[in-house]
Amino acid sequence: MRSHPPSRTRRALLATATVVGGALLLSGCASDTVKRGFLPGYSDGEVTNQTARITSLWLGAWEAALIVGVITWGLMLWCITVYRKRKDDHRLPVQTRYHMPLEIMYTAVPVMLVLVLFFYTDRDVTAIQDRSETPDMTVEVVGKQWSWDFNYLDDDVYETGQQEGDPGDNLTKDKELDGVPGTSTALPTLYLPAGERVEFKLESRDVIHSFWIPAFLYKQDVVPGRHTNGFQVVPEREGVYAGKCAELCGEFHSGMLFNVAVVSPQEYEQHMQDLRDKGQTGRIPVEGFSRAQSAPDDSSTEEAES
Ligand SMILES: [Cu+2]
Repeated sequence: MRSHPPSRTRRALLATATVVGGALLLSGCASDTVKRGFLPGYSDGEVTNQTARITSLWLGAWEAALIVGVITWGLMLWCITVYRKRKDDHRLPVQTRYHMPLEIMYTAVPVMLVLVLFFYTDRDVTAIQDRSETPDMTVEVVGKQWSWDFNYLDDDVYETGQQEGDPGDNLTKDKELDGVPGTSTALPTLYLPAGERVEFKLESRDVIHSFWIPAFLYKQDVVPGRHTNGFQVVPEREGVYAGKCAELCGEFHSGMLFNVAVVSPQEYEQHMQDLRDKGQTGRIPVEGFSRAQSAPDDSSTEEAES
C-alpha cells in the first residue's frame, strides 16, 4: 500500500472549496435576472400572484441540482486527482464490489431527492391549479389553426384573431391564407384587469394547442373536446406581454401569437365598451365553425373592398 502525500489531498480540497466559494460569491452579487434563474420577469413587481411561487420552485430545483452536481463533480475530481495512475505503479487499486452500505446509499439518496422534488412540485401545482375560488371574471380562450379567439363571458363580448401566416416567412399574397402578415399590432390582444381573479377556460376548435403567456410562467394544453382544462390567475403588474401557442399544431404554429394587456379595471371596462361599440358582442362558439367564418366583421369589409 502506498500512502498519498497529504498535500495533494489538501490541494484537491482547496480547489473544490475555491470553486464552491466562487460560485456562492457570484450568486450573492448576481443581477435580478440570475436571481430569477433567468425566468422572464421584472424588478418592479411580480406579473401574477403565481409567478413568485413558480420562480421559487424553479430555483429550488436548480439549487438542489447544483448541490448534487458540485458534490458529484467534486468527488469525481478528487478520485481522478488523488487516485490517478502514477509512473512505475502498475498495480490495480482495491476493487470494491457488493459493498452493501454503499449500494443502499446510492439507491436511497436519489429516491429521497426524487421524493423531495415530487413533494414541492405537487404542492405548487396543486396550488396553481386550484379553481375552488369564485373568479371575478371568466375568459373562454379558443385555440384554432392558427390564431386565438377570446370570449369575455361576463361582459358578453369577444375578441377574434386571424390567421397571420408565418412571421418568419416573407409572405407573398398567394401564401397568405386569410389575414394580413404578422405584425404585433395585427395580433389579437387579450385584456385583463390587474388585481382581479381571472379564470381561463381553454377550448380548441381543431387540434391540440397550448395557451402560453411566458411572463405568467405557466401554460396549459388546449385539447379539442376536452372542456375541463383551465386555470385561475390574478394578474398583478400592468403591462403588455407576449402570448403564444406552445404545442406544434401545424404549418403556421409559429404565427399563433397574441398580446396580453394587463390594465387598470377602468381601462378594462373601457375596452369592453369599445368591443361592444364595434359590434363584437356575444360569444364565438367553439364548435361547428370554420376559419372563414371566425371574423364576420372583417370578412364582410374585405368583400366590400374587393
Ligand atoms: Cu397551436
